[in-house]
Amino acid sequence: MATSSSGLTLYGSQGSRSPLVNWGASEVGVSITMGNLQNNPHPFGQIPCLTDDDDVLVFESGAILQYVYSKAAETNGDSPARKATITSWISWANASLDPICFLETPEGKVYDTGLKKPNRRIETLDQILSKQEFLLDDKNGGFSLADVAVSSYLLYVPQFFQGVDLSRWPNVVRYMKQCAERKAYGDAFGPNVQDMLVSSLGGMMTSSKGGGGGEKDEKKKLFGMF
Ligand SMILES: N[C@@H](CCC(=O)N[C@@H](CS)C(=O)NCC(=O)O)C(=O)O
Repeated sequence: MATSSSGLTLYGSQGSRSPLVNWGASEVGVSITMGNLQNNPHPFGQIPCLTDDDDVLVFESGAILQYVYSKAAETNGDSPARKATITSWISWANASLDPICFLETPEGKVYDTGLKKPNRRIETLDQILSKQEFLLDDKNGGFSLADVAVSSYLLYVPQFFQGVDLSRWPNVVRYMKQCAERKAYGDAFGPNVQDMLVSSLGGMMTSSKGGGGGEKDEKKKLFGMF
């Protein structure tokens, strides 16, 4: 895919939502430079935050991903229908999936994940993924930034809540593993995170009870900003 020329600067760090932007940008061939966090211009002081040259400031990971997508879409000729589907999934990840994956206090402190219990939205996602490999089917181009947005959030759950059993959604687990195995995912999130995820999700796929792989990785606790 063509690389767009831009002056995109990302303010972020590992263990936060910002690597999902690096992952997405890498998948669509948009280059990003990391900025000095001391100069982070996010109005609430959070990460991620993105600037483009001197005149564009974008915050909220989903808005940033959509902005990155717009830079790529300038060169990749995506149809209006494909753009609409991808941006819908990016919004869904932020507006609907994030609050399922991360249960927060009113002050924004994450205290648990909603994926420990049955969930009808994730059940529907599982049904969608039982029929196709990725959120856009092969006819519509397969893997896309829709998958970056959705799988990033899902993949944060076994990173931050080790031992959580996701095997009640086998197609979601298969999908998460496939996304985590992508080279650009490892480049953005780091090989340790990638290896831990691939191993624990593989365990969930093969364990007769389901979810055993996550428990094995309990000791490898990762820390982040959530
Ligand atoms: N909905 C926001 C959430 C941003 C957010 O909570 N970022 C965390 C790191 S992942 C953060 O900056 N936490 C520190 C704080 O809120 O002060 C997004 O998707 O960008």
